[in-house]
Amino acid sequence: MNAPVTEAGWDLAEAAAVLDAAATGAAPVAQLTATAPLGLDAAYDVQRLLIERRTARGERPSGVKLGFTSRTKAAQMGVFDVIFGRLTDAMRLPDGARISLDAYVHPRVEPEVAFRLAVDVGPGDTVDPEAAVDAVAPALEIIDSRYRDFRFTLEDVVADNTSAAGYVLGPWIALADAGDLANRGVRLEIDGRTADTGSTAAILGHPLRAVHAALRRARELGHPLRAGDVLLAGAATPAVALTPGSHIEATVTGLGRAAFTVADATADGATAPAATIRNPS
Ligand code: OOG
Ligand code: MG
Repeated sequence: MNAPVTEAGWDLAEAAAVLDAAATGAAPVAQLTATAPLGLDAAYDVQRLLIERRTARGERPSGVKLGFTSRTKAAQMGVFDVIFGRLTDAMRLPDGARISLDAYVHPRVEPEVAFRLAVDVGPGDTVDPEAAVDAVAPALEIIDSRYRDFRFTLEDVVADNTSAAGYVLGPWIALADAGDLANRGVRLEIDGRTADTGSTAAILGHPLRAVHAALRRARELGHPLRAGDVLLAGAATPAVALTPGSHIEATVTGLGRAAFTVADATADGATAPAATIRNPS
């Protein structure tokens, strides 16, 4: 496909290549918007081209995520618009995984609520958001901005696929059995100590609103969704930097937990699956 060039002179495919190299090489780059204005539509084009590079390497789309759906997260990063990103199977880490930080630039973790799509939703399809998901799970998201110092504008973070880097899902619970999700406690534990607490009410007022927002954005962007796709609703608490040797656990009241362990910096070979799954070449 021809590389689209914007009015500000952006070669969008080139911008995607720069961000992709930053992710695969775990080496940060300057914010795109430090050079020239990008624009939100162009930023979503870069995001799409970035994911096309991943799928060309064999990764498969596995769902979508929202960011800045809570005031706390928006305030932490200084970006106050809800953002949409794309997940691939290479970002998925098994519950209880032991991961290496080698594959990341400056990774952070945040507790999340995940929903599972029940039906295929093509870009032209209109579906009832409540009927479109059939299960919910506690989750952890690893975010890793490819920009230096983890700083960005709205357009930068959208182009960088909303800092998406990894996710862990706890057990799925049928939505019908999960009860009212409006105000559930969300807790992030690091090495058995509470690092952050929040409520699902902080996610757009109700976490199911994230399903509405994700479906709407996917439609606007012409992004097809499939039954089984994961939808991360966005964190209700600020993200916390990952450090070697730590054990990370997210708990959502009534839903259970999701967890992973970060390998020791010195423990050579005790790493992966993150490093190996994440960047298949
Ligand atoms: C952007 C991703 C935000 C969330 O849950 O709000 C996000 C970032 O903070 O780097 O995933
Ligand atoms: Mg998140």
